[in-house]
Amino acid sequence: MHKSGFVPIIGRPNVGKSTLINAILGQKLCIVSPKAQTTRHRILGIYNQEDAQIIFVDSPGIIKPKYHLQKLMMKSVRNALMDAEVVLVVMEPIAQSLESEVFFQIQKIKSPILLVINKLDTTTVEQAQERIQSLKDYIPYKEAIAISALKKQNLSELIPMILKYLPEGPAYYDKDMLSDRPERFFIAEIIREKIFLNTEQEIPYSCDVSVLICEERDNIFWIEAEIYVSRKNHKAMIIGKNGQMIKTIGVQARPEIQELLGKEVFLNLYVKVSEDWKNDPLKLKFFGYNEK
Ligand SMILES: Nc1nc2c(ncn2[C@@H]2O[C@H](COP(=O)(O)OP(=O)(O)OP(=O)(O)O)[C@@H](O)[C@H]2O)c(=O)[nH]1
Ligand SMILES: [Mg+2]
Repeated sequence: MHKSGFVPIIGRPNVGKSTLINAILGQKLCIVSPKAQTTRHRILGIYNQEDAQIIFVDSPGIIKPKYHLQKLMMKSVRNALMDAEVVLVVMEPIAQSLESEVFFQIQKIKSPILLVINKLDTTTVEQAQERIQSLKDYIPYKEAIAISALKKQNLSELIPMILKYLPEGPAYYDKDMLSDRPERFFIAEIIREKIFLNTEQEIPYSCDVSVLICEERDNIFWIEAEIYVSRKNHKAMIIGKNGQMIKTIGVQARPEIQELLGKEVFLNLYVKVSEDWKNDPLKLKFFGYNEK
């Protein structure tokens, strides 16, 4: 018997959803940062074994949206939940503010919910157990598990737990596929991650990245990407004093892009100002955020 299905991973920003997908896949697929709202798109992470295919769906952290980009981000969470066979709701070991948004969003879920308490490495097993009990009133979960995505604790128990609730079905994707997204998408994401890791306050949220050119020339991948910022003064900050910031972003992104493509990479970054792109439906479409 072969089992398969879509398993969205949802929760507040920063709980470790993307870290969990990477840990399960044993490969860095989704970008991760200590800042909230790192993930902006729905990304499939395909886990394959001989008798099963679990299609994990990484999604943006659940928030109350303020601008159009965030509205589309929340739409992508709802879309992810629509075709779910099993849903993983990831929570921190200690109660956080604004968790009610998560409780609200999961009300409509009809598929089985598994509660995952992440960051077990920061707490005791007893506290995690207490947390599992206290969430009973808010999350109608079938089963719960405490894990550490970062330290890869208890991950081997998570897969069999999911498989218990996954229906019989064929593989939806080739078994050697890891994701549904093209290389260009991941190149832009790697660059965006470096922006998140190196800039502060509103700067990461002012930026998005678009890959203009990605082609092989004389055995080298030639990549040109544009970093869009929503304010003129942010451009200067992304470039940095004597170009130091943009250089750091490039230096950190290049080896990861090389690993992704398996080839030497020449990376050229440009910075462009696009006023208020986060509220402009056309520009959001350009960056790959769908209205659907
Ligand atoms: N200590 C500890 N930190 C973790 C663990 N899992 C993730 N983190 C850290 O938590 C931060 C957020 O991780 P992400 O994977 O980006 O979280 P996310 O839920 O995808 O966040 P958004 O995309 O913003 O919704 C990063 O600094 C991770 O290193 C864990 O098990 N233990
Ligand atoms: Mg994420």
